[in-house]
Amino acid sequence: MFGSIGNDLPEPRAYDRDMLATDARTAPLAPPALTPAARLDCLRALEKKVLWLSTWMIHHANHVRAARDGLKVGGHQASSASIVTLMTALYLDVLRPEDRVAVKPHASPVFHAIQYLLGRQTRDKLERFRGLGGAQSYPSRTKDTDDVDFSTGSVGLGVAMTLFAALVRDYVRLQGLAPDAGPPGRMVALVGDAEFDEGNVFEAMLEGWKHDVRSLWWVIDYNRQSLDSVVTDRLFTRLGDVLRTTGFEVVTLKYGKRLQAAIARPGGEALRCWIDDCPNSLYSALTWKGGASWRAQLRRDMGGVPVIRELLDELDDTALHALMTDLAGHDLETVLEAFQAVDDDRPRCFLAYTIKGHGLPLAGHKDNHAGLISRAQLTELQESLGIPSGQEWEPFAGLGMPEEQLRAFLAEVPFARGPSPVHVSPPIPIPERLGLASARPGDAVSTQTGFGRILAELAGQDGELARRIVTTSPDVTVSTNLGGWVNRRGIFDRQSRADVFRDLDVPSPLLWAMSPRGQHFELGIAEHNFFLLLAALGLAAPLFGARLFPVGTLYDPFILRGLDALNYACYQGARFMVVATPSGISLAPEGGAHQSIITPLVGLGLDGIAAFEPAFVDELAEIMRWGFEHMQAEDGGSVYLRLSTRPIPQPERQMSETLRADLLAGAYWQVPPAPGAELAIAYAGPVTPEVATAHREIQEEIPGAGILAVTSADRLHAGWLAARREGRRGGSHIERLLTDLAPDAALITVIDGHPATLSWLGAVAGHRVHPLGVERFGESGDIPDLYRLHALDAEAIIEAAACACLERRRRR
Ligand SMILES: Cc1ncc(C[n+]2csc(CCOP(=O)(O)OP(=O)(O)O)c2C)c(N)n1
Ligand SMILES: [Mg+2]
Repeated sequence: MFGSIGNDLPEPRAYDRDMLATDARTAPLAPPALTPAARLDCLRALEKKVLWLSTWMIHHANHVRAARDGLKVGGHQASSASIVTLMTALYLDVLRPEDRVAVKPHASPVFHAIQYLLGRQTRDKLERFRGLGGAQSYPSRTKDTDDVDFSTGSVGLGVAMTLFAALVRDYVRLQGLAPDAGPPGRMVALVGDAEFDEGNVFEAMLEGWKHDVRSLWWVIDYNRQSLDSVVTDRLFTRLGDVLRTTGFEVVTLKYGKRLQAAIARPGGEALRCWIDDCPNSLYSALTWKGGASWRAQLRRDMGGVPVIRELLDELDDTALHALMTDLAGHDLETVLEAFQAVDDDRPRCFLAYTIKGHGLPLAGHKDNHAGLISRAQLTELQESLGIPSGQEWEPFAGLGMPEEQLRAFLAEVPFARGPSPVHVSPPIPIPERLGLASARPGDAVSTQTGFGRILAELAGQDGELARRIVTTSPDVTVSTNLGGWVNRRGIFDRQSRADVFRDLDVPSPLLWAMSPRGQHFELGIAEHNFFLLLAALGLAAPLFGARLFPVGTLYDPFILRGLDALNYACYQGARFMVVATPSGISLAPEGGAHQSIITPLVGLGLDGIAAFEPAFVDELAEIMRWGFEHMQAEDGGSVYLRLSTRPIPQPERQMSETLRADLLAGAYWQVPPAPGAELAIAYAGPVTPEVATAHREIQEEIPGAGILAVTSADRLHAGWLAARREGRRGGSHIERLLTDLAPDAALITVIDGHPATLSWLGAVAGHRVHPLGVERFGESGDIPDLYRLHALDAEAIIEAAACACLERRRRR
């Protein structure tokens, strides 16, 4: 029967916003025309529809749409069913246009179903759920089209993201950067209970408490199940304590109205005690088995209690099951009362008891996370909901209410009214040159120092760029050279706080004063928090209408500590500049465990971020200038600068247009090769003195050898692949550069990082590569010792060059 539905479906039709009164989204919020009772009826009907649509969407993707690759499509019917009531209440009643929401990843179908009912999602995309171009498996800011505020998928990150977004919301308002003074909007996370297993959530809670976060709601779908099984009993009594300790008001929603009424009967406390003491596993198992099992268990445990006897006599199995599973998270009235009772901006955590799979035959089963209901079960559900065959996608079919009333209700939903939540921020002009006085020719200056000087220079300037730069660092502000900027621009805090050391005349070159005008967020040492704050700052334009230029500094090795959050930030399309320093083994005695080896490969591989490793400060200044443009370009992205603490003598040169364009494309000939040269040394970053020394030494033996300075292996590689994809063979920057060499020339690649970062250069024009770099980790020493140990010194480069030339001559 069901197999034929796919063929019989009517033409895909968008149920879109045109089906609502077109002026509804921009009209000022007017008091609802429906009575409270009529509104509740509508909400109840739509709650059923949301359950149906989300279940059907997954079923359709798995059983109706033809699979082409033999793989299951998947989707989470149980996780979705668990949160239907909470999301119906929020989206269709409580939320306002200015609120921003992170939806737990596995509730994506519920989100899209609600957007569909609000006319913000098309039927076509629902039919292609989890397919290319369809509604995404997990809500995605960048891939979905129905106003996802925060992407989710890697559990825990969306939760914390709302906290940092709340800080950024208040930052832009306190700084006067928000375009209007409308209501601030709540940042809301709809959270799976197992997300609290992720440490990053707790790190965020502490940081939020320190920064006095406000208007933040975390709504926990407390179904006491994760992926594999039922979670440990009483875990959440501990969690409640932690939440309260970090400033949250915890609102527990445990019993629905029916259970509340049963408990309120004389002697009904016994029922409450039984439920409270019931182990999660037993409660779940009984939920799955249903009325007869509840009856047997209650009779066994409490058959002698008068009120229980009465209940068992009064209720048939179906009613008994409905009563025993009447948890507050599935009771619209209780949920609405709790949300509507909030009248202040303290952070709130709503701990809503729910049942995973509620309303579906999967309910309560410990293995239900990836479970799908069968075709027969779906037919049964469809019949019980009164949805005629062929009308599966119809928004109002089977609701038993006049369509006009539901339309009138939806047209009044506050969340879907008012201006579009996506703001447009005009681009900010970037000066032609940055860092004019940051390094003189001949001076030995590290790229880290150069960065500090460039920012300090900007700090002294008026203008929109400097006003909109906001810096942050996980407790390494001073050691990454942000001190000059912070001295001038101050640290952000809701309250003005004096620098006590300064007031008591304790000598220090650093000012540590805080105020709402400060432009630096000082964070504790938690790299997840750092990247999530950068993500939130980097989305300030679309979320709050205030373009910011976030610049965050950390030690390069600790990128790996926060890598999932960095990846998440990029995936969301956030725009920021990460300055990672010190890096590589060139930090030398500062520590073996702080060496970063594979971060250049991270820069090469991460989508949405352009990675650079300049050697000289004039290159850095150009890259930063370009970076600020790139951070606000429509097709732009974020920027990662891998910088070093090694002082490098600065070259005497003019920044010509060609040099600028070349270094931004990823590489330039620092020493051009003679036509047909048999060797070039391609290098990145602070190994430049060794490269220069080796080059001088081999001049006589290998005349005409070139030095290729690679400023961005990432952009060079991307440009090469793009040209091939677009059928422009030979048209990429690196291909053009390498035509200067003989076809059988050798390339010595040198980087203070994993050699694979540059060894691909040999594939561009078929040159043989001798890759030098770092493959082993963790021993401290000074630069001469470490560069010798890892074969990065001039001697190693000369050896590689000799070897390459011998090989070439032998072949000829
Ligand atoms: C970081 C991360 N690790 C693992 C997973 C795989 N995973 C998906 S859902 C899930 C359990 C989710 O349980 P919960 O948050 O309670 O959600 P619900 O019960 O509502 O489905 C896990 C482990 C993931 N998505 N992200
Ligand atoms: Mg759960």
